[in-house]
Amino acid sequence: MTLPDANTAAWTIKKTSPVVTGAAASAFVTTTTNVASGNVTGLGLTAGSVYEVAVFHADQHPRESNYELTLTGFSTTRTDCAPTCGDGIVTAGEECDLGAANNTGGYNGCNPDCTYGPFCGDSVVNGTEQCDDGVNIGGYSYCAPGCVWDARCGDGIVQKQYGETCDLGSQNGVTGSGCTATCGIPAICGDGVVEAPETCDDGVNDGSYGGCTPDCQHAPYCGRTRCARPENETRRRWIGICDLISMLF
Ligand SMILES: [Ca+2]
Ligand SMILES: [Ca+2]
Ligand SMILES: [Ca+2]
Ligand SMILES: [Ca+2]
Repeated sequence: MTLPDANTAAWTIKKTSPVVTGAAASAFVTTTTNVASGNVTGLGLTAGSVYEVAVFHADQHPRESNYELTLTGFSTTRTDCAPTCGDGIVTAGEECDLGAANNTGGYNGCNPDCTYGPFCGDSVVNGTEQCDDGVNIGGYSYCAPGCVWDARCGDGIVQKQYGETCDLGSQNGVTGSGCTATCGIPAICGDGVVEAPETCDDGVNDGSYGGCTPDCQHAPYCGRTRCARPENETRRRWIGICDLISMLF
């Protein structure tokens, strides 16, 4: 630091302790008063440290106080702020950084290139996960937190609140298992109740005209409109009435 002629000013220099990078300067701890003009040395600055230095002067010129203060010796080398994978500090461009020795990947770990290793939420089933849809907030047939299945058809547990009437796990949908792939009791052809995929089930299912076939489909009937037979009508009489209705429509 070079100070102007002392005839025009009386100089006082104050200096802080070295400033830690990113922190505010501490209070001034060193005060040097009545510094002579010219090149100032002996401030006790350490190369590589950062200080805050304040220069005060008392104007001794009768009309004006123009002066020039010259600061020299600064480093002009640009600093490199690029991230360093392996330094244990997560910076821009890095997903993680556990240090070079620990960036070895693995479940819930950090890869050598500072990207995440497999984890619950990466939309890939890995590790001991049962599922991973990337969201994992649960719900019927969805993946729950911790990457485990929430209630679903196929877990071997009958959850009636979700409409299941059976659940035989891997046996769901297997012929003769007694449980469908959607966790429902299979339709019984011949029980007199029409259940999907049946289109007809009158409990007789003998394939007679206007009745139901043995595989619970409609037997042949006349007309474009199928009529539901009231209980008080005989089948033969009702078929005649139905045919008449069909022809009218
Ligand atoms: Ca880093
Ligand atoms: Ca996963
Ligand atoms: Ca279930
Ligand atoms: Ca049936």
